Amino acid sequence: MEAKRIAAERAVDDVRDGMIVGLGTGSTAYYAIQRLGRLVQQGLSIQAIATSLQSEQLATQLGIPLVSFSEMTELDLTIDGADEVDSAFNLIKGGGGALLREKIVAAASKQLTIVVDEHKVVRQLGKFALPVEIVKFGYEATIRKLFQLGCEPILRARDGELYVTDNGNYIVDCSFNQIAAPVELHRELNLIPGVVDNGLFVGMTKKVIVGYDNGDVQVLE
Ligand code: ABF
Repeated sequence: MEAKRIAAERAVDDVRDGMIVGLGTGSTAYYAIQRLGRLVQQGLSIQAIATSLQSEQLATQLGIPLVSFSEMTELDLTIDGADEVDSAFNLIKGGGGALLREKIVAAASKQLTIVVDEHKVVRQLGKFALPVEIVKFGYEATIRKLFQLGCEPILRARDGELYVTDNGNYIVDCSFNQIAAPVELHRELNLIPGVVDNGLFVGMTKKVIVGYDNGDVQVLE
């Protein structure tokens, strides 16, 4: 937990007065939102867009002013976690189920800073099952198509119920084991009818902050 906190808090150093900030989701992004909340209470003037209902609720509790896409065109900086990061800064995201909003917010941001602990840094993506968000209609057919891409697809469930995203869709966790060509796989997945988006984030970040269990932090750019 300490490694996540150190990385997330460091990312907040880049936030300046007047910025529109994207708030990530998950236990690492949580620490960034907490620090932003403290800074807002001390007078920092920012506006924010959250990548999940959970982060939106946290921001509201902390008094961070929220805006919507109807009120702005571009975010200055988004700080978010990831499930895996490779050396080319390709990411797997979506373990927390918020990949679609995370990708929409990241794509509208001038800068995306990814905050992770050292255990998320990998040589090749794929050990972590890739989350794919699919619409409910025809989900059995969509899952068959995912299987044909060479993965083991598992429809996500929590507490005996199918997991439903903030957008009303299902998530399929696809175990590929190794993802040798993330760009191509990203394209293939999103061409399947029924797939809304997938958790591969390619070419979206230029800054990754890694927290270590021994308390060190490394900023990779
Ligand atoms: C979000 O939260 C994700 O895209 C990723 O799935 C997850 C990481 O979770 P945590 O920070 O709790 O390990 O950022």
